[in-house]
Amino acid sequence: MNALSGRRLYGILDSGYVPAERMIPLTRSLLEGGVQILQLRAKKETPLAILAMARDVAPLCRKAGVPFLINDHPELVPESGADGAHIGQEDMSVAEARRLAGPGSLIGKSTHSPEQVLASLGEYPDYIGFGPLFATPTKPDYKPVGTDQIRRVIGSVPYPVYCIGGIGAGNLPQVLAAGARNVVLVSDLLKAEDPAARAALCRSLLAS
Ligand code: 3NM
Repeated sequence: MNALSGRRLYGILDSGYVPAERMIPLTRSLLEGGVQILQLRAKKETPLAILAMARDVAPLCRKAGVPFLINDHPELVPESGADGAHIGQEDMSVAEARRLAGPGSLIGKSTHSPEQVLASLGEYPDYIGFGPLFATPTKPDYKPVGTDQIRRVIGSVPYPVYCIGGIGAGNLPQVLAAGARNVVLVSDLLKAEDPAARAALCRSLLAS
C-alpha cells in the first residue's frame, strides 16, 4: 500500500501568499481543518530561509501525523525533519531527489500532460501532481490541461495522482465528477478568511 493512500486533501504553504509571521498559525489552521499532506513552496526564498521555515512547520505536521514535503529542495529534507520533497519537470530526477532526501523519504513529481504522466512510470515517484487543471495565478505561465484526461491519467499509473491548479471548494464537485480522487489546493485555502473552515469544507466535499 502506498504511504499516501487515503490522503486526498493536499495543501501547500506558498510563501507568495503567506508572510513569514503567518507560516506557523496557517500551518496550525490547515492541520486543524484536516489537510492530509502539506508542502512548503517558497520559490523566492534562499535555501537557508526555507530550512528555517521547514524546521518550524515539520514538528507541527509530525504531531498531526501529516506528511510534510519541501518543494524543490530534497537536500534540505534530512536537516529539516521533513518527510520528503516535491520536484518539477525541469528539476533533477526522482532518483537523485531520493538520494538527497535520504532513505524512506517521499518524493513527488509534477506532470503537465498525459505524456509526462507516462514518462513518470520509469521514475517510481511516490505520487505525481497533474495540472494545472485550470488557469491559476499561483502558476501563471502554464497552459491548463482541463479535466477531460483525469480518468485516463489516474488509470495509467500505479501511484496516487494529485490534481492541481485552480481548484477550490467552489469547483471541487466538478473536479471529483471528472474522476479526480486527490487534490492539491493552494490559494483557495491560503486566501480564505478562515483557512481551517475552508479545509474542513473541502474534506467534507471529498468525503461526500
Ligand atoms: N503546480 P492554486 S499548478 C504549484 O500544475 C502548482 O504542477 C501546478 O495553485 C502544476 O491552487 C500550481 O492556487 C498552483 O491554483 C496551484
